[in-house]
Amino acid sequence: MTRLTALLLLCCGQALACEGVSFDNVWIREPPPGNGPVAAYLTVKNAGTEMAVLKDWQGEAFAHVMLHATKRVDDRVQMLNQPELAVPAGASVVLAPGGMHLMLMKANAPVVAGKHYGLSVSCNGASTPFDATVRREEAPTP
Ligand SMILES: [Cu+2]
Repeated sequence: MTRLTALLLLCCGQALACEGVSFDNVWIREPPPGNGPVAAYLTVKNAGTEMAVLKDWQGEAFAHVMLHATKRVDDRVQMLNQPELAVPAGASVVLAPGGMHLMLMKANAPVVAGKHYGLSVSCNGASTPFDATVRREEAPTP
Protein backbone atom coordinates (compact mmCIF):
# COMPACT_ATOMS: atom_id res chain seq x y z
CA MET A 1 0.00 0.00 0.00
CA THR A 2 1.41 3.41 -0.89
CA ARG A 3 1.51 6.16 1.59
CA LEU A 4 -1.04 8.14 -0.43
CA THR A 5 -3.51 5.25 -0.41
CA ALA A 6 -3.12 4.91 3.33
CA LEU A 7 -3.87 8.60 3.79
CA LEU A 8 -6.94 8.40 1.56
CA LEU A 9 -8.26 5.43 3.51
CA LEU A 10 -7.74 7.26 6.76
CA CYS A 11 -9.49 10.39 5.61
CA CYS A 12 -12.38 8.93 3.73
CA GLY A 13 -13.04 5.87 5.81
CA GLN A 14 -13.98 8.17 8.65
CA ALA A 15 -15.95 10.64 6.59
CA LEU A 16 -18.00 7.81 5.11
CA ALA A 17 -18.50 6.03 8.43
CA CYS A 18 -22.26 6.49 8.35
CA GLU A 19 -22.95 7.01 4.66
CA GLY A 20 -26.41 6.02 3.48
CA VAL A 21 -28.01 5.99 6.93
CA SER A 22 -31.13 8.12 7.38
CA PHE A 23 -33.57 8.78 10.19
CA ASP A 24 -37.21 9.02 9.12
CA ASN A 25 -40.53 9.68 10.83
CA VAL A 26 -38.84 10.73 14.05
CA TRP A 27 -41.38 11.65 16.69
CA ILE A 28 -41.71 11.99 20.43
CA ARG A 29 -44.96 11.08 22.16
CA GLU A 30 -46.27 13.97 24.21
CA PRO A 31 -46.07 12.69 27.79
CA PRO A 32 -48.48 13.32 30.66
CA PRO A 33 -47.56 16.41 32.73
CA GLY A 34 -44.53 15.87 34.95
CA ASN A 35 -40.92 15.05 34.40
CA GLY A 36 -41.14 11.33 33.71
CA PRO A 37 -39.44 9.50 30.87
CA VAL A 38 -40.55 10.34 27.34
CA ALA A 39 -40.66 7.86 24.47
CA ALA A 40 -39.39 8.61 20.96
CA TYR A 41 -39.81 6.58 17.78
CA LEU A 42 -38.16 6.53 14.38
CA THR A 43 -37.15 4.45 11.41
CA VAL A 44 -33.44 3.96 10.78
CA LYS A 45 -32.74 3.14 7.14
CA ASN A 46 -29.34 1.93 6.01
CA ALA A 47 -28.98 2.42 2.26
CA GLY A 48 -25.20 2.11 2.55
CA THR A 49 -22.96 -0.84 1.89
CA GLU A 50 -21.77 -1.57 5.40
CA MET A 51 -23.42 -2.47 8.70
CA ALA A 52 -24.38 0.60 10.74
CA VAL A 53 -23.87 0.29 14.49
CA LEU A 54 -25.62 3.00 16.49
CA LYS A 55 -24.97 3.77 20.12
CA ASP A 56 -24.58 6.65 22.58
CA TRP A 57 -27.93 8.32 21.84
CA GLN A 58 -28.18 11.89 23.11
CA GLY A 59 -30.67 14.73 23.21
CA GLU A 60 -29.83 18.38 23.73
CA ALA A 61 -32.71 18.92 26.12
CA PHE A 62 -32.46 15.62 28.00
CA ALA A 63 -30.09 14.43 30.70
CA HIS A 64 -29.91 10.93 29.31
CA VAL A 65 -31.21 8.89 26.36
CA MET A 66 -31.54 5.11 26.30
CA LEU A 67 -32.54 2.58 23.66
CA HIS A 68 -35.16 0.17 25.00
CA ALA A 69 -36.60 -3.04 23.67
CA THR A 70 -40.08 -3.98 24.90
CA LYS A 71 -40.77 -7.51 26.03
CA ARG A 72 -44.13 -8.85 27.09
CA VAL A 73 -44.08 -11.54 29.77
CA ASP A 74 -47.67 -12.70 30.36
CA ASP A 75 -49.48 -9.47 31.17
CA ARG A 76 -46.40 -7.57 32.23
CA VAL A 77 -44.29 -5.35 30.01
CA GLN A 78 -40.56 -5.10 30.54
CA MET A 79 -38.23 -2.58 28.97
CA LEU A 80 -34.73 -3.83 28.32
CA ASN A 81 -31.81 -1.48 27.80
CA GLN A 82 -30.02 -2.06 24.49
CA PRO A 83 -26.34 -1.08 24.36
CA GLU A 84 -26.40 -0.71 20.58
CA LEU A 85 -28.54 -1.01 17.49
CA ALA A 86 -27.12 -2.79 14.43
CA VAL A 87 -28.75 -2.03 11.08
CA PRO A 88 -27.47 -4.26 8.26
CA ALA A 89 -26.66 -2.76 4.86
CA GLY A 90 -29.85 -2.44 2.83
CA ALA A 91 -32.13 -2.89 5.85
CA SER A 92 -34.36 -0.69 8.00
CA VAL A 93 -35.15 -0.94 11.68
CA VAL A 94 -38.42 0.52 12.95
CA LEU A 95 -38.73 1.86 16.48
CA ALA A 96 -42.47 2.03 17.09
CA PRO A 97 -45.01 1.98 19.95
CA GLY A 98 -45.10 -1.45 21.57
CA GLY A 99 -41.58 -2.26 20.38
CA MET A 100 -38.20 -0.65 20.45
CA HIS A 101 -38.06 3.01 21.38
CA LEU A 102 -35.80 5.71 22.67
CA MET A 103 -36.37 6.69 26.29
CA LEU A 104 -35.60 10.34 26.91
CA MET A 105 -34.93 11.09 30.56
CA LYS A 106 -35.22 14.33 32.57
CA ALA A 107 -36.24 16.96 30.05
CA ASN A 108 -35.02 20.44 30.92
CA ALA A 109 -38.51 21.89 30.21
CA PRO A 110 -42.03 20.47 29.61
CA VAL A 111 -42.27 18.33 26.47
CA VAL A 112 -45.41 19.43 24.60
CA ALA A 113 -46.86 18.72 21.15
CA GLY A 114 -45.34 20.79 18.37
CA LYS A 115 -41.91 21.23 19.94
CA HIS A 116 -38.81 20.18 18.03
CA TYR A 117 -35.75 18.58 19.54
CA GLY A 118 -32.27 17.86 18.29
CA LEU A 119 -31.08 14.32 18.98
CA SER A 120 -27.89 12.57 17.97
CA VAL A 121 -26.32 9.16 17.90
CA SER A 122 -22.90 7.75 17.25
CA CYS A 123 -23.15 5.88 13.93
CA ASN A 124 -20.06 3.75 13.30
CA GLY A 125 -18.21 6.23 15.46
CA ALA A 126 -19.47 9.38 13.69
CA SER A 127 -21.77 11.64 15.70
CA THR A 128 -24.91 11.98 13.58
CA PRO A 129 -27.64 14.55 14.33
CA PHE A 130 -31.33 14.21 13.59
CA ASP A 131 -34.51 16.07 14.56
CA ALA A 132 -37.65 14.94 16.36
CA THR A 133 -41.11 16.50 16.66
CA VAL A 134 -43.46 16.02 19.58
CA ARG A 135 -46.90 14.63 18.70
CA ARG A 136 -49.99 14.00 20.75
CA GLU A 137 -51.34 10.47 20.50
CA GLU A 138 -54.39 8.79 21.96
CA ALA A 139 -54.26 5.41 23.70
CA PRO A 140 -50.61 5.26 24.72
CA THR A 141 -48.77 1.95 24.61
CA PRO A 142 -45.32 1.37 26.11
CU1 LIG B 1 -38.51 2.54 27.65
